[in-house]
Amino acid sequence: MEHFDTPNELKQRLSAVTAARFSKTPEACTDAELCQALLALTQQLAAARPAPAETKNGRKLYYFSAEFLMGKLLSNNLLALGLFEPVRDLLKTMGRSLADLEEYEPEPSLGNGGLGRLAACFLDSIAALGLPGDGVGLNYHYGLFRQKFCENKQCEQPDPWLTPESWLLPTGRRYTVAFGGFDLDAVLYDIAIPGAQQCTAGRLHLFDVADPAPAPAQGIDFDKRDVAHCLTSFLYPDDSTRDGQLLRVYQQYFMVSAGAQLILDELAQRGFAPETLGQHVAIQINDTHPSMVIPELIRLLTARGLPFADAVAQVEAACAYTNHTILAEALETWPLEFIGTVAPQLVPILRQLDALARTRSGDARVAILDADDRVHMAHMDIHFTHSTNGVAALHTEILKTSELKPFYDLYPEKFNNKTNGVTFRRWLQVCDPALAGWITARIGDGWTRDAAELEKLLPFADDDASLQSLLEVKAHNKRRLARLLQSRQGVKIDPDSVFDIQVKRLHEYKRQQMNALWVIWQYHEIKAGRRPARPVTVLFGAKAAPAYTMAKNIIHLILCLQTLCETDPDVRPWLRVVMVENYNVTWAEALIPACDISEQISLASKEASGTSNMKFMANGAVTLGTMDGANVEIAQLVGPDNIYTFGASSDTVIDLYARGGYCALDHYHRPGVEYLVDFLLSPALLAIGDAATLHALWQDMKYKDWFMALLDVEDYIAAKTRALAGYEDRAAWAKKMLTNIARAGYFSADRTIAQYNAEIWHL
Ligand code: 26V
Repeated sequence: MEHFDTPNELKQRLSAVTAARFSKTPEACTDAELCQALLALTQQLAAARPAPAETKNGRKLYYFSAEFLMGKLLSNNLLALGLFEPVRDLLKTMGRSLADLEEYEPEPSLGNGGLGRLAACFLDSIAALGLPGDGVGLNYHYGLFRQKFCENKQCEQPDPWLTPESWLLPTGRRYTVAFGGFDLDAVLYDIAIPGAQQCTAGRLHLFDVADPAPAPAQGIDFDKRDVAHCLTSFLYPDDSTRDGQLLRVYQQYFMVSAGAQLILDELAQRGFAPETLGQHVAIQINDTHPSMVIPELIRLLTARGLPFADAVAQVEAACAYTNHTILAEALETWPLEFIGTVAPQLVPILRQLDALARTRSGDARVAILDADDRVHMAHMDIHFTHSTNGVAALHTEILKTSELKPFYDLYPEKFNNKTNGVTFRRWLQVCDPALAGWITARIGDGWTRDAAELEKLLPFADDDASLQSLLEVKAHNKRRLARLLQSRQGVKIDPDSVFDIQVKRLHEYKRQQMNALWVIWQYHEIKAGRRPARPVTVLFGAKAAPAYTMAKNIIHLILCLQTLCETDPDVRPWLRVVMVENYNVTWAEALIPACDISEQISLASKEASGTSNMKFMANGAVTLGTMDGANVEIAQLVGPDNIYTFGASSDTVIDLYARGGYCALDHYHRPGVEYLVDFLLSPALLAIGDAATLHALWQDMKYKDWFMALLDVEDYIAAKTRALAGYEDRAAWAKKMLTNIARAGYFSADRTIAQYNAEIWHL
């Protein structure tokens, strides 16, 4: 850990930076300048750290991911450097606060949601465990779009996160990537990832084009055919057109070709021959976006003289694949013709791999190339890696028994589960210092190194004073969120109301629309004179993919309900709906510590794991959820008294899909449901919203409802009613909070990464 003998020494280092940059003392700097100076100082210290020592067997890990949703780095890295408290205290003596300065740090949003944030948590844990391993990805100039609400609808604006203060370190390294018809240089930048409790740092390697396009004049549109300049412009370019899809393939090949060259370079530098790749390299393929690393490495190894079969064996020994979803529409397949355009050199290899796979199994369902010559990326991954893992126990079971069953029958030994985890450094220590202090005051700080120690809190479930002060911590965090909402969005919320929070990507399977139906139910109850025991504030945060109409329609509904409740004097004192604009990691860090009820209401079987459920739990929120993803494991850990579950089981849902047995209209025609759905077309709502949008949504809910919100909505209302009643017994609720925190240790990403290492990477 970085060590400054005295606070004075820290102050001197900071003064040197502010003097050099701004010719000022730290005291004379504005918050923005002080933020820049601290970023620069932290970056210097992180970058100066060496990589972890090579392990005895000489294996090194490369975590390939198209997304790394890092969030702001200042506080997190101060913590890893052992400087979080010294800097906070120093700033305090200057009458400044770290939280105020942090407002000026741009947030790198190089990810869409759970998958990208998981990759960021994993890098943090890999570094904290001192494992030799780096991330490999792309340096998008615009991260996920910035969301604005205009006339109760989502508008997208570009997110230019790159500034001179960004954490990117030029490395001077570059590789040439050969595309069909032209070559492009991949320039390597690094972000240093200091490991907590270590003196070492890992690296996030981000590749960029040498001559990136300037900012788009307007909106988030750009020329998708100008690959040489636009390849790294945007995270997930809109792929509703052929050009957009092709650009995705260009991005993927650029990332893996440069990454594969880097791996082979480092292998040689470490003194190992290419034919020992499988022994000395571990590659984790995060979903199918980096899957072309398999044929690319085979190509590079054969070019170095390895026979094809040996190259395949080495790659299979090095690579492992993580599956993050069972949604059919999210499982990537590319027309072989696309690969022929982007990377024609891979086409013969893909054909050979397909032929090889067909010798292992005659089952057409496990082929790599289908009858339409589409490449099934996940199929290639399973055949030609040594490990396929799901991300929660239920998810892995579903992969084995239904979604990927033919593969499981073929390769049972390859399948394994790695239940996701989150870094408690960012998601508890940094974002919830009040709770972190409350925990440490009771069980010491061992939990910051080993989250399993949180179990030591369990005996405090019978300590009234501790329970009382736990409630005060939550109240403090709720007031903090209320202040933030007031300053960022001009909305004033009541910290004494129940904070019921659903924050995650907007997707029909996550069923924000079912939560909206609850709002409609509660609205009617209040109108009928049946008020809740205490006011409820329902908070939403969600971005919809720009081309995903139904998701945008649901955002419209939520924003209309927000206006409806705000402007009705009967309702507003009892029910508020607040949708935060531009939900991102920074918002999450304020929302999660303030949450009372954590909404995890996906249709059972559809949410592979979820990770916000873990963050909420660790911050003392009680889950209201379906038995889906990691909710199942949360329920097992906390027991039925400390979670509110409801809804159809995954078995029931899988069976309904299998036999086409779900009919939305049947469920609509129930007295408790029909009026909720029809409210979408009520004069009250039509006076606020857009008739065509509300009508489209109404029609979809009534006649389609592909994710079965109407199947579960009554059970959901009943469960939420139980949860809100439970909240009123404050002592009993505090026990639930405490039990959730105490049992959350299992969901530390340090545990997950230790398992990846013990069972897959063997570093
Ligand atoms: C991707 C797409 C792309 C096309 C349109 C529809 C669609 C729907 C879902 C996805 C998800 C891609 C994979 C993903 O982000 N999975 C998430 O991974 C998290 C980390 O493992 C996990 O916690 C979430 O449950 C899972 O949804």
